[in-house]
Amino acid sequence: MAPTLRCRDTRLSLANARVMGVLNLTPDSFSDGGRFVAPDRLDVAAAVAAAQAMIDAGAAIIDVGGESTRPGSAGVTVEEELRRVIPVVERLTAMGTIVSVDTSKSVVAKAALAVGVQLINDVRAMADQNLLADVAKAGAAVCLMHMRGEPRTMQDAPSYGDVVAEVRMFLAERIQRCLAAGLDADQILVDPGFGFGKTLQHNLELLRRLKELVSLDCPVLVGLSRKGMIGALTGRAVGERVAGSVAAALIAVQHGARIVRTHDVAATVDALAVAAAVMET
Ligand code: HH2
Repeated sequence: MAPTLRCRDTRLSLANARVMGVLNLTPDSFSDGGRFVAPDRLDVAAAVAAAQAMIDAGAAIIDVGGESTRPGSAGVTVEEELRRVIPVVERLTAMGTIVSVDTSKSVVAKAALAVGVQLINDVRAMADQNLLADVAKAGAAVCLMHMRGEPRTMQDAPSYGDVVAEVRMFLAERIQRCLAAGLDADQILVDPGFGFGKTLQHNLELLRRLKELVSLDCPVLVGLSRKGMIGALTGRAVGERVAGSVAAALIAVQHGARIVRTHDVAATVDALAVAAAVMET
């Protein structure tokens, strides 16, 4: 059966790989911080327009984030994250968009679920049982991402025996936790967490052996867009990593990823359309 993501009353076919567009409502995200948010400003209309542009370009899901998790970041308060995220997701869900909120805070997730958000994208993979209980109660979906450590220090010499085996074991355990809480497998996405407590070699190994995560039987999401690994491989600054990011996304899809999280929706959608046509024949 073709893979599907079920989130509340929506079913998104993943027969062909889909694109998740990134909407960061932060002053400090590594590649797009400060577009819509400053300490005394939140430009809701501009954020909604940016989301609409990504939908028009073919994004199936909009992932809204109110906290940067870039290496070295310190985090934000619940109040500040709510101030940034809720007014925008409220507008987006009212438009009929599939909205994901990138948060690890149960208070933020609860408020987002109350205004109709369908997916909680948690870089801490439901470490918080209250968060998981709220998601299950709402019938929403989750993205479980692997991270070693915390953003502030995660890039200080991360080390693994076998990175793929360790990430796989972690995700398998968190899938079980979600199933025990009442979610079904088609409500759970898994993500190796490129750049989250990983060296370039770890990231490459995860990409090369992505099929080992596909065998967990939950759709795999990847976030490679503009990341440091693309910069390291191409020598390019953050704003010039589209081609490298699209190349990495294509490889991930060829290795079984079903959702690609990206800042550059149009370029990624085009690349995936070509890949889908070739892979079908
Ligand atoms: N990467 C980032 C944030 N959230 N979520 C998932 N599931 N997978 C990822 O790879 C992922 C993620 C980091 O990227 P970005 O949101 O652009 O930056 P920042 O954390 O600085 O806001």
